[in-house]
Amino acid sequence: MNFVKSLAVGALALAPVSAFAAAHNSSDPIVIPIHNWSSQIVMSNVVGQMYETMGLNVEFVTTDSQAVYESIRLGDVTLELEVWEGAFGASYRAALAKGGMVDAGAHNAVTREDWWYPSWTADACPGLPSWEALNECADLFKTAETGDKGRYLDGPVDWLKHGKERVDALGMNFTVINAGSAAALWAEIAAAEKDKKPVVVFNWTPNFAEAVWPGAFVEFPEWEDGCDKDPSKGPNPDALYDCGNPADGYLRKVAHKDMTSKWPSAYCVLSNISFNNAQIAEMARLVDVDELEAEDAASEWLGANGSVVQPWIDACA
Ligand code: TMO
Repeated sequence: MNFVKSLAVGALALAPVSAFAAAHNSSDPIVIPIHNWSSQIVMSNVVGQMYETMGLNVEFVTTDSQAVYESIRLGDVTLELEVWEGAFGASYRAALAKGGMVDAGAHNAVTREDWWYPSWTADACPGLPSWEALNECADLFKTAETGDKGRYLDGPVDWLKHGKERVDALGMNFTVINAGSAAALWAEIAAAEKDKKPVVVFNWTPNFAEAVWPGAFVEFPEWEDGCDKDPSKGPNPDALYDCGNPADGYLRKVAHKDMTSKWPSAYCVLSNISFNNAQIAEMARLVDVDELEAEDAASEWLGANGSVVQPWIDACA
C-alpha cells in the first residue's frame, strides 16, 4: 500500500534559487520513492529538500524496492537514488532493457551486501571469513527455531537476497529466516552483543553499523556475472545463486526518461549527485543511532554538508 506525504522544508543552509522554477521546470511534483532502509530514506529527503530550495515541487511515495523500477519506467515514480547492485541489479537491468528509464550515473560509493558477522563471532569460529568455515561452525548458530541447523537472519523479503537458494546451492547447514525490517537486524546484533553470542546476519556497507559493531562479511565464492541466471556460473554447475554478492558493487541513480525534459534542472542536479561511503553512512547514523526522523536527519545532514551539494546545484543554474 502506498501513501503520499508532502515535504515540509527544514531549516536549510542552502540558499533558495527560485530561478530554477521560473525557467523550464514543470510545477508537477517530482515523485521520489521511499523504501525500508535508513540511508535511502534520508538521502531521498536530502535530495527532496535540495529540489525544494530550487523552487521545485516534491512528493514522496512509499514503494516496494523491487517494483519501483517498473514504476519509474512507466513514469509513476520519477527517480531512484539508491540502486544497489547486489539487491536491485537484476530488477534495474530488466526495467532498463524494456525502455522508459535513463541511467543518471553512479555515486562515488562502493557497496557490498552480504552475510556478515560481528567480530566476537570470529572468536568462536576462527576459520571465518570463509563460508566453508562458517558452515563447519553451523552448530554455534543453532536456535530452538532452527533445530539442528544454524540460524541466518536475512534481510526483509523484498530485498530478494536469495539466502535460501544460496544455502541450497552450496549445501549449507543453515536455515534462512527473513527479518521483518532493517531494525530487526540491528536488534539481533545488539542482543547477541551482551553475552557475545555468535550470530550471522545480512548487512551492507555503507551503513551506520560498521562504526558501531566491528565485523566482517562472509567470503562466499566470488560473484560472477550471470550467477543469478546461468547455473554454470559459480561452483555448483546445477544451481543459481551459488556466489556471493559483488564485493565492490555500484550504487547508481536512475530516472524516468521524461525527467530530462520535464524537470531539466532537477535532472541535471540528479546526474551531478555523487555521495561517498562516509556521507551515506552518516545519513543512516542520524536515524539509526541519533534516532532523528528522516526529514530532520536530512535537514541536519544538509546543514553540515551544504558545501558538498551546492556546487551540484550551481552547475545546473
Ligand atoms: C538494499 N540494502 C542496502 C538494504 O541492502
